[in-house]
Amino acid sequence: MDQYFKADFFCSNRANFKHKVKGLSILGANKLILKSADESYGFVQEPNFWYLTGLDYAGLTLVIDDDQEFIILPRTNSAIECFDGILNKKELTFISGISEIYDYPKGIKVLKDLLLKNNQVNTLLPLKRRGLEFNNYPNPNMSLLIKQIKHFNKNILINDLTKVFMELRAIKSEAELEALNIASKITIDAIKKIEDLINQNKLTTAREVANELEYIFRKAGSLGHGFLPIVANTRDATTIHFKNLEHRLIKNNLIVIDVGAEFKHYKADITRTIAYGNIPKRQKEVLLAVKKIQRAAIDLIKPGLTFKEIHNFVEDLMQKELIKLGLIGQNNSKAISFYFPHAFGHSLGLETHDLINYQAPLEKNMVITMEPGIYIKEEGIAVRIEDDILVTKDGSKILGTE
Ligand SMILES: [Mn+2]
Repeated sequence: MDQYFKADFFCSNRANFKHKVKGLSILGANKLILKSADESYGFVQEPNFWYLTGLDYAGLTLVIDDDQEFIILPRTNSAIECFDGILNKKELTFISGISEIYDYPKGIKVLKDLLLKNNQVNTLLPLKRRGLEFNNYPNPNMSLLIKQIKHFNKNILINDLTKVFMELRAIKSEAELEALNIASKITIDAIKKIEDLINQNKLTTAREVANELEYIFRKAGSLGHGFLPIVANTRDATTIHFKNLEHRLIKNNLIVIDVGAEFKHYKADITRTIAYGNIPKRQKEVLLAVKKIQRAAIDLIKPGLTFKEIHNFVEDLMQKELIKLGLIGQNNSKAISFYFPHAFGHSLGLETHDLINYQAPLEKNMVITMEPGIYIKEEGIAVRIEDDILVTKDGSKILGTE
């Protein structure tokens, strides 16, 4: 079995979890979501569930109590077993290091007894970030689990574990850092190859670029794109998350390529703005300005700084460059966000926008992105440059570059 993260990684994650959380905790694996009448979308595990178990199966439940831990298998029947097979308990134990794996009926009985004995339980509340207002529905696993908990004990108090996972997952272990470094390296190398192919006119649409990147990622051992790729140029690229790939690339312009290979569940997030053909002087100036800001901002990163402090620093640099480019006047700090309307970066890991407390100062072994950008809608020019940065003991290191 190809297992990059071994059971000791998940055992150690659970030990760290138990160090922070006392009492009964229950976590649900994601559910499968239907794509059509009898087919599901490709399965993606709930990241916190994976972090504690390493298991990539739908419908499992993890129960952790002060003196026991076990997995409950999903409900099954002869038709499911006939078409989809039976989960191998030995394999689940080998991957996760959890020895007790209960079939659904027994597991639910044990869980019910535990819920009746406890007056509070820890679990994850459904995701709120980028929810319905962005037309996104969270996976139903969390709300269904809470419904089940309340069904067994309607008076039980439910504590949210989000903050706990924020603390645990923000600091990366050696194995996680290695995976992130490989993911970043695969991505950086692939974009370099793509730049040549584009300029040899071998790739002429955004879709072809995204497909070729996926092919190169996969040949390098990656699962593919860790998030929907962004390949956009001219005015399209001024939309920060321009996801439409059905367009021809327009020569003698910059192209923004914002992609990330996923390697063993860990996601890179790299943006390069490349020249397709001969770009006008103005585009070169904007490209150089962003490069300069990004380099200076990376040099600043070190433990102890907060995201806010770094953001202020990036805005100061941005202001100077926007003035030089003739886009804003002196003392016009409000207009900075017109040309640079997003954060300088975010935490990176199991998720592209990983869990972290954005108020807390940076610590050693956090991984964040640095991605300043300038978007000039009226001129149809967009530049963003992004690297994945490891916070070291006294500074930072760009991942994937050696
Ligand atoms: Mn990013």
